[in-house]
Amino acid sequence: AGGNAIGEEVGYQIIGIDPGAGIMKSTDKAIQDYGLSDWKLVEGSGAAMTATLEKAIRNKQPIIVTGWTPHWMFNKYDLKYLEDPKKSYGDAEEIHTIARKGLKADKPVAYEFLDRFQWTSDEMGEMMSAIQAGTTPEQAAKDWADKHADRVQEWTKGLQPVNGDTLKLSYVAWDSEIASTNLLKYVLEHNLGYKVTALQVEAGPMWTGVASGDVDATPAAWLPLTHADYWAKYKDQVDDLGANMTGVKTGLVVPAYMEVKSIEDLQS
Ligand code: PBE
Repeated sequence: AGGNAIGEEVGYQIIGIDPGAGIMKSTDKAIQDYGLSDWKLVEGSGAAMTATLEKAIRNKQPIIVTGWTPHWMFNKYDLKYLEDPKKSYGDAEEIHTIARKGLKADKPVAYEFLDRFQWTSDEMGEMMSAIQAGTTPEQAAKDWADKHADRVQEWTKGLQPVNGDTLKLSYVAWDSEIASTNLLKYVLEHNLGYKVTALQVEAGPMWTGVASGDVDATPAAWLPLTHADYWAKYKDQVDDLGANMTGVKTGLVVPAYMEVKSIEDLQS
């Protein structure tokens, strides 16, 4: 192989996140689809990825990361997605809320709220940026709910609060899901009277927890592509409440100062 100029610059490394994340599978697929056998996808975490990105940008160095929208990194840095003509990262992606079977009958108030819950990428972005700037997720949820009382009202209208029933949510420590889960916890506790545990887990256990019924719900199912494997395995064991956000995206992301435009440009 003749080598690849961008590959040489970044040591043929793509900075990934936790191995259970769907974006890691999509990136393995992209490596195959585009014939990038010289390249290595580096495992880590969402936090390690953004730290590595921050450092590269501070030093004006080239870097390629696995990225997604909504994410605060697009507000903080000038970034771009690499074009993906082969659609390894899919198309119209959505975030769904999934619940355990039986939740509707057992906890109808929580179920109805979770079913109604839907927000926009800009709305989530506001909360994510506050957390990134140092506000705790709990406080950011309260601030967001106070400021957007009309939205909370739409989601909770006519629902009769319960008296301290428990509810268990699971999520992965992806910045987008830290935001959504903390907002749900806040509204379920503050407006609807539940006592909520938000369990931070890996992506696999997040799905199996809901499928087995150990967990009541999660707002972190990226479909149809990102979590396609999990969906194929567990779709008959969960209750899909539909999208809580549409128009989301995943892909390979670079600083805007890099000249590379497309994943195709990474080929040797
Ligand atoms: N993400 C954010 C996740 C879903 C949410 C895109 C990093 C993933 O499974 O890849």
